[in-house]
Amino acid sequence: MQEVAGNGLLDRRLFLKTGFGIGAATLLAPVVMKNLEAAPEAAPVNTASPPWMHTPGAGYSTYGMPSKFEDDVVRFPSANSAIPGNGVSWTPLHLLEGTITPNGLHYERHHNGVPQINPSQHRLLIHGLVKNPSFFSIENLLRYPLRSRICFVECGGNSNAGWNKSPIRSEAGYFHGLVSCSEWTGIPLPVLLDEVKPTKKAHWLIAEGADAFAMQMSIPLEKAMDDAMLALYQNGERIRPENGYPLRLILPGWEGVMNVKWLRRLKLTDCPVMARNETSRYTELLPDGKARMFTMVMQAKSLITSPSANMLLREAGLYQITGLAWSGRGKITRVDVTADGGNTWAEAELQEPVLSKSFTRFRIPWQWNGSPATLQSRATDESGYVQPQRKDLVAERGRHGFFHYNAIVSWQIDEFGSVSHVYDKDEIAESSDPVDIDAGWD
Ligand SMILES: Nc1nc2c(c(=O)[nH]1)N[C@H]1C(S)=C(S)[C@@H](COP(=O)(O)O)O[C@H]1N2
Ligand SMILES: [Mo]
Repeated sequence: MQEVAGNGLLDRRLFLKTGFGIGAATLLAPVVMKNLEAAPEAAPVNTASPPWMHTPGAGYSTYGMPSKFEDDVVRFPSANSAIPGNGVSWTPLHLLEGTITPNGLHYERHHNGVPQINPSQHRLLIHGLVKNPSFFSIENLLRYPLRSRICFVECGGNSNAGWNKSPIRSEAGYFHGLVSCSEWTGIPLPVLLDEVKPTKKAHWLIAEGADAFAMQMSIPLEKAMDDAMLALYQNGERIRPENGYPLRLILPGWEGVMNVKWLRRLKLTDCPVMARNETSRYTELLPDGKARMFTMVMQAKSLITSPSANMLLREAGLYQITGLAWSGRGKITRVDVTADGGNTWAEAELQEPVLSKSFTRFRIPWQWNGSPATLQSRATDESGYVQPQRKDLVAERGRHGFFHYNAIVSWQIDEFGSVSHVYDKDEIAESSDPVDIDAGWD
């Protein structure tokens, strides 16, 4: 097996071949350290039938749940905030596979809790600079021809612990998991805008949620007419209350905060409303003294989910490095992986389907020789944008960053096989003006 880059990275096509002895016998998998005690001993070969073959199994259920042996695959909720219902819960990206996030594990971000909305009492009002202001009931909306699309939703504050002066110790998902990917089904927003007929002066939509926060965000009309959607379904079932039941705005590739949940109102205006989340938050001072605002698009990002922080490689040998890449500008065109901290890189395999503004799964085989290694992944998207090194991101954005952290992530494997999150030495030097992110989820 020929190395294609330093420190044991192998050709991505290795896993696509058959008959080369790449099977369970040769391939190793890291274990989550927390589960080490529960990790199975090499089970003795048992020719007798297992106990669950001796009596009939459980009966039917109205709504299926995961196996009880998977009860560690859960979201990680933030500590209680002084503001009721303000906080987040992270998706366990490091414990999931494929590209679709199960509904019960979609990350959550609420400013004031989850409203329990009775759909028969919910209305969407579209008004303002329009010729035909209209109310729509959920029943009405469900009669429109529906469309589905897969896309990620990512909080602009995702991964913000990356701005900290020292690396956070959390598992990959509990650091980067304010992003999830679902198939959303609903009505393309241009269909309804066509009915209400915006006037020539209309350039923005103010979207308002029916939660106790009465969240408001300004959406450029251009985006609304491009690929915005009023979603009613999430992965085939009605949207979960946490994610906006019964109606949410989906703006593919744009920061989570603009994807207003529990949507009750769209007001067409000539200018943005300058709400809290586009002024006091989501406005960031740059090193040159200017501030950036309306940073809507989520830039390309990637992350190795296995092996990742707080996992253990129990022995040297052949491993499958895998992770996720996504970009708010379109498709991921390439993911490169390094096993020697960035000295040499090899191109990973992108698993089909590679969809625009969606999670893309990448994989590459790696022969770990048992000595220390640093793994990183670097995404490139179809606009040509390349995911930045942490030191370059810090240099560009300064030390007042809170949002849009998308730097390359480093996982270091020590000689015992334990994996931890690290910064490069020159990154630490760049961070000498320490800023630590405290609780604040925007
Ligand atoms: N009405 C309303 N919409 C909202 C929010 C909210 O608190 N209220 N939070 C926003 C933020 S900051 C994010 S990141 C996403 C989170 O969506 P999710 O909880 O479905 O993951 O919803 C956005 N839409
Ligand atoms: Mo967010």
